Amino acid sequence: GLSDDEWNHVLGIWAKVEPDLTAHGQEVIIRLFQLHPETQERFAKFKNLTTIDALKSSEEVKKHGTTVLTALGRILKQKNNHEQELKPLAESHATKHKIPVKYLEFICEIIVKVIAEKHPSDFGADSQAAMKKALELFRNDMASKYKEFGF
Ligand code: 89R
Repeated sequence: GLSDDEWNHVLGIWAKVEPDLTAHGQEVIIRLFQLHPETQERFAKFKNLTTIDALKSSEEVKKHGTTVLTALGRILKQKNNHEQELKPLAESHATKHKIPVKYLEFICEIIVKVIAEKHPSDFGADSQAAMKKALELFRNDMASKYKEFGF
């Protein structure tokens, strides 16, 4: 798990992300699709967005980015006690959307990069290390729930 100090870093930087969750979420989703085009194919609703301009001007992408980061924020705020929040998410992503753990790794890496770019003076080495650790914990717990759901 994370120490109190590490959770303070995680929730401290998240408090800087939250006022502009939509811009962060949009950037994360667009970058995920650009770096890993196979991830975009998982979304029926984004199949028509074939150019970077179309992605950037899509209200649906903004909305989805906000949904994803809102869910992640809720999980982070539970610190380690995220079972209740994590279970339905793991269930839908394992059994309905069938999203491999590898893709979760992709998005977690991108989330750290986007925060680092948008908050260079608030996201120092200690905060980055703490956020990476929290996201690793999230991924590991998603992966073990996936197994429970037979995925
Ligand atoms: C795909 C990661 C993640 C990844 C999808 C992916 C969308 C929160 C991928 C629709 C797909 C496809 C859908 C359905 C979806 O369904 O539980 O409207 N995700 C829905 O047809 C993540 C992460 C989080 C997260 C949510 C929430 C919903 C949702 C909430 C809606 C409710 C539901 C990890 C950061 C594959 C591209 C917190 C990725 F590759 F990044 F791992 N989702 N999603 N997602 Fe997804």
